[in-house]
Amino acid sequence: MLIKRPSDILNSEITDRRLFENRRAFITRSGVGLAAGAALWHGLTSPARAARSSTNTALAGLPSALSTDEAKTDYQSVTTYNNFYEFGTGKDDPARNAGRMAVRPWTVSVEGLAGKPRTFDIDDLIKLAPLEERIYRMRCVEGWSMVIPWVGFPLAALLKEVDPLGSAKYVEFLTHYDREIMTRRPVLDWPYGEGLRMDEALHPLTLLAVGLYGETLPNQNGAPVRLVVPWKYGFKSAKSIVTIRLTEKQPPTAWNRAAPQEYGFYSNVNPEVSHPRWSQATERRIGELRRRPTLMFNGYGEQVASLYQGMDLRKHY
Ligand SMILES: Nc1nc2c(c(=O)[nH]1)N[C@H]1C(S)=C(S)[C@@H](COP(=O)(O)O)O[C@H]1N2
Ligand SMILES: [Mo]
Repeated sequence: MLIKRPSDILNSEITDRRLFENRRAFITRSGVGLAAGAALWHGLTSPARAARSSTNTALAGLPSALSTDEAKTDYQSVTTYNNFYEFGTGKDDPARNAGRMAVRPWTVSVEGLAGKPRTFDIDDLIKLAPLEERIYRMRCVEGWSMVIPWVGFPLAALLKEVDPLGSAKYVEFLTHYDREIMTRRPVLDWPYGEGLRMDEALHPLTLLAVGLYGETLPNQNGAPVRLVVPWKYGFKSAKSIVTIRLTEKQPPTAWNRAAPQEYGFYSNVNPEVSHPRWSQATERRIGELRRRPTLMFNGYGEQVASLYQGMDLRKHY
């Protein structure tokens, strides 16, 4: 599988992905079965790996000026160290279990306070705006971080299509829930719900991601479409979205409902506001041993701090 890419991308930017492709090419050439080959390389025998390779297809994005130039987290970690509680709470559960989810056919209903509410077929939604590659720092509230090359387009482009009414102050996201293939344990109140204030939703950094590393999203990363909000803790970035609703009131969110004293609505990355059970001052970048200091707004303060001017961020955590 070849990745189409503009010739102006630096070689260093695609190195780890190309290494991964070369391994696959080697495995194919040498006649080792893909699943067995992957297991040889990675030292594990996960059926999710074979499923991933046969379902993901190339999906290129134009390089974005909003990308970080920090080293990307390796593809293997991005796709096997996940939080997607519908498929289990272990970090490797989503990679093993999310292959059960059918991501076609798939529709996303954009409803609520909109002049032109509409249900989008995912294949139309993907073509709504030029796809970009956005390399973002991602910070999980648990204290680890990654750098992920997403493929997607600004959520604002989708919202523009439905003509939000003046009364629409918030955007609610609801994700796919199917008790036949997902956990029935009431870890959270399913379906997983998230929300953004309208100005956050319209911010150019806020992405609807449909791919990563130049391919369609692996199921465990939230196929076929997920939110990516890089200045907020990872749980705001809802996976496998089916409903986007424009509302007047602040919508309920899954983690806030589960533990309101621990997870607020805003959930901006903030090294100065500790989680009640641990500090948020430092983080471990996956693939590194040292801990590094966590940056205010995950390092995106220059772009987003103005959204919160005058707000007490200790109160609005
Ligand atoms: N539907 C759904 N979306 C979700 C989650 C989840 O459990 N279910 N976990 C969140 C959390 S806590 C994180 S850190 C990110 C992880 O995204 P990644 O696995 O693609 O890195 O997804 C977020 N989106
Ligand atoms: Mo997270």
